[in-house]
Amino acid sequence: MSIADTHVLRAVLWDVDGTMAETERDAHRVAFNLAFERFALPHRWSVEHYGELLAVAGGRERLLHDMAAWPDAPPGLAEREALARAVHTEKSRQYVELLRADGLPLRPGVLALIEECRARGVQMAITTTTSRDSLEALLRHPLGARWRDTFAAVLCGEDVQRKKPDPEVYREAPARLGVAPEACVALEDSPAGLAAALGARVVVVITRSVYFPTVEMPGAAAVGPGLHTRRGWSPPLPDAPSPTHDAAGVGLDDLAAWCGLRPPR
Ligand code: XBP
Ligand code: MG
Repeated sequence: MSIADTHVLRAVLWDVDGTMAETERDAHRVAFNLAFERFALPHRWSVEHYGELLAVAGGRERLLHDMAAWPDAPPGLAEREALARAVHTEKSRQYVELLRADGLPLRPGVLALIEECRARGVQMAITTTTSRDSLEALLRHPLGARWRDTFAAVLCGEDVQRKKPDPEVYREAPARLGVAPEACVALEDSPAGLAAALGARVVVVITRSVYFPTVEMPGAAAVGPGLHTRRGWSPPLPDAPSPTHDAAGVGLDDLAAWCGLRPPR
């Protein structure tokens, strides 16, 4: 890897839930509640309680964590883990069904940036905690059945030993792409995702999501409302639209500038 390579933006690493699409409140949470119903469990996760539970990455791990407060949870850890695994499998099935019926749109600005990466030869990877089946169900609608061709690497919850905030997924993605971590930018929405990327020496741009609208994101190169607008970012973007990108949105040149990298040619 030449030194010059590490000074040019070479790859965009995409978080999924909350970043590519607003999946948590109206899809993952709803799927968990449908699974609780299917298992005749008297629990339902409110929008607020689920937001608190998002401090735990990984749906199965989140469920196991909440079970510790359930008076009716199985007493033994092995039984509890077995129940969490069974309910999470049902949850994932429900989530796939929910998305198969209606699909969920990508957040505004996401597709335009994906297209710009494609047009300018910037590699992309997925770096998500969600499961492979859930990812497939989400992306096949907006990106088509061959959505995987868009990404040079796809890393899901099954592909790591330790989920975010552990940096494992953000160490693995640049390695899979053959790109220095310093030449990548991670697009994230959560404190766990921020910590994971920073832990792997990957620069992070935060697009605020429904569940993390105001939380501090120390160490992020930039924080803003979403890729669809050039307004409301810190550091601010020049009003003049990037010449190579949809006038209203955040483009590769903006990401490169925030990361202190040269834009791709
Ligand atoms: C967010 C997560 C995932 C989802 C639920 O993933 O922590 O666990 O909340 O999906 P991301 P699963 O890293 O994309 O923000 O139930 O499949 O884990
Ligand atoms: Mg996320």
